[in-house]
Amino acid sequence: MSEANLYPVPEHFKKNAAIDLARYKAMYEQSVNSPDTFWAEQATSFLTWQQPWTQVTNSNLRKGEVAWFINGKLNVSVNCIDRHLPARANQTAIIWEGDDPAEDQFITYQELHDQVCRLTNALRERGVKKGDRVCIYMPMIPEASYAMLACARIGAIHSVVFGGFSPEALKDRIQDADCQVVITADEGLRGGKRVPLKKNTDIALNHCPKVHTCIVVKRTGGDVQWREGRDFWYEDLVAHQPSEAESAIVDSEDPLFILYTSGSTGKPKGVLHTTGGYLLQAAMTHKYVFDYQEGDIYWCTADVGWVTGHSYIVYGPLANGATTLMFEGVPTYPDASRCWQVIDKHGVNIFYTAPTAIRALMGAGNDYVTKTSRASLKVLGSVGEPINPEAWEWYYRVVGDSRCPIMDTWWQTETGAHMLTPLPGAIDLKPGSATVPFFGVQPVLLDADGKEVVGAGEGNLCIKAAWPGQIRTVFGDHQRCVDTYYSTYPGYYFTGDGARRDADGYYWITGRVDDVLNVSGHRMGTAEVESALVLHDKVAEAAVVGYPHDIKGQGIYAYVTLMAGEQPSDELKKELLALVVKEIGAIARPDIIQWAPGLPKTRSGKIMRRILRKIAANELDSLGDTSTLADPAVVNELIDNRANQ
Ligand code: 6R9
Repeated sequence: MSEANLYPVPEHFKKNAAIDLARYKAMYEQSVNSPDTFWAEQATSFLTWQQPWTQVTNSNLRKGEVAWFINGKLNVSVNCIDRHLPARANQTAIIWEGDDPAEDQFITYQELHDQVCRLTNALRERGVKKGDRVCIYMPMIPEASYAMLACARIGAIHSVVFGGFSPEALKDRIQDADCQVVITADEGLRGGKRVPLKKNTDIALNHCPKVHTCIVVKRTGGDVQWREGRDFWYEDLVAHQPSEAESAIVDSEDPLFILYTSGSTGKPKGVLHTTGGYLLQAAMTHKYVFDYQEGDIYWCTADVGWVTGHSYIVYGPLANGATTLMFEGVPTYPDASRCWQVIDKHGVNIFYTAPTAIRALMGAGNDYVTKTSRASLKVLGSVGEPINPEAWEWYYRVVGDSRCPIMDTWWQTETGAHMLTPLPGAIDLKPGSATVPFFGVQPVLLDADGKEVVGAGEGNLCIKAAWPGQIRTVFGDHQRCVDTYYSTYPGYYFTGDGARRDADGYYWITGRVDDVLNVSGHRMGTAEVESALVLHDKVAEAAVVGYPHDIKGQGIYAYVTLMAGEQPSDELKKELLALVVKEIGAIARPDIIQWAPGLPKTRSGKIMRRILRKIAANELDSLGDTSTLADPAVVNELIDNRANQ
């Protein structure tokens, strides 16, 4: 271990954190050697059950079957709200910080209860029952969490769709989950710009005849179109509702939500999470990983449209009775000081963000940071992609004043909660490493033959035993779940990431080993972008790869082959970019389009992405063997073209 790059646990954390190294080791050991005892204890201490489980787990990774706390009954909204009321009715549950720094709101647990109950009643009045799917397409406003919790109260399954997705992408998700109710807003507000959510919803709903109810929160008061009988103002529906609503009795294995995420092939998959195991792991990790203590103000900058927003803005913190900050805006508006000003304004103790934001703010210069105090901070977090050591050091020294340990948390939509992560009082840090497994998590590295790598080494990151927050199925397509996660290495969950384990047993994620990009921490399937590009009638073929990008981590590089007789032009480039934005959303817009007269293919017709990645990254010295290509000359053509970019 190189001492220069080791950041030992600060003394005061060693003494005061809930978990020190000895306790981490003891708990980890118990969690893997006696999982039933361990998880039963945790489930009792973190959650309130209406009926106890009869079996802790019944899981079989070979078959892709996972179940936890069998026959246990609980309600997520009761766990996140009602049970806190005796002690915390007047404590702030949600601090809402608007896009405009002059706007904020403090919602107590009592108010949260009343709001969620009103909406629960309104949804029930519109026919929503246990098991129904409700689509939530919202900006970052408190109503987004009311909507999630109201679904949970009913036992309905929410499917939150990120507000940056296009009408087309929204339509696909509404149809796939067979949602009959959509909750949205007139417009969102981000960085001073309006996002036409209702307009997008209208376009999507033109193709979703089964949606009978569209509930619209008035956020900006902007103009919207209205379809009588289908569209309802949120305010009108909830105004007359009582502030009490019965909570459904939900089985531990009843679904809580569907969240779409990108894979290496085809359309995004509806990852399905259930109730007991998911909530337990979200709550536990929120407490232990951030050393959350009573009274802490906690801020996760994610959007509720991503899993990080689900587990670490809404469910984890609220299950723990915490005060969670919800931010409507962007880190650079009105300027690059915004995050640090919000930290000072609300006395934030725990701050959790993504490397892409850290790199962008680092690029803006230290003055934006150092002119603020940030004295309230005690723990920092990072999530979404590997954090480069330079950004880590800056985050540590400049943002955290060399005082706050950084929790680099590796996990996925499918894992539900943190899997590899330090704990502030227990684990020494190495910049760029997500360090060690959380309780109950058994990571392994598998080599090309599917053998477990022993000791230090590199391989495909897999998990060899089920954990409570694990994906249960892909909505409507269990076979796809089995094929994606359990068939590559029978008996293991395959993460899609590569990783290295060093001599101290620390894990270093090396990135995706499949055709999934990670652009600004957002997952994107190359196949999705390619499908959008080939919709253009002048395009014959497209191949999309990632390339290193200073701020985004990865940028999107698209090679496009035109139909015979078509000519490349800037105009056509613009059309193609617009097409991708229309089909998926602005987050999928390629950074570079290169015209490719031909693509490097094997004789069997497979595109050699390895070569395209090298050209995109400008790593021309290490192209590797090109002799097996059907037409090796194509490569030189692409390289020459690249130089002309
Ligand atoms: C939570 C979330 C999952 C993919 C994952 C990996 C990458 C996430 C990371 C990280 C290195 C970290 N990833 N956290 N890579 N270090 N701390 O981001 O979920 O959107 O499903 O993305 O993100 O590649 O496989 P999701």
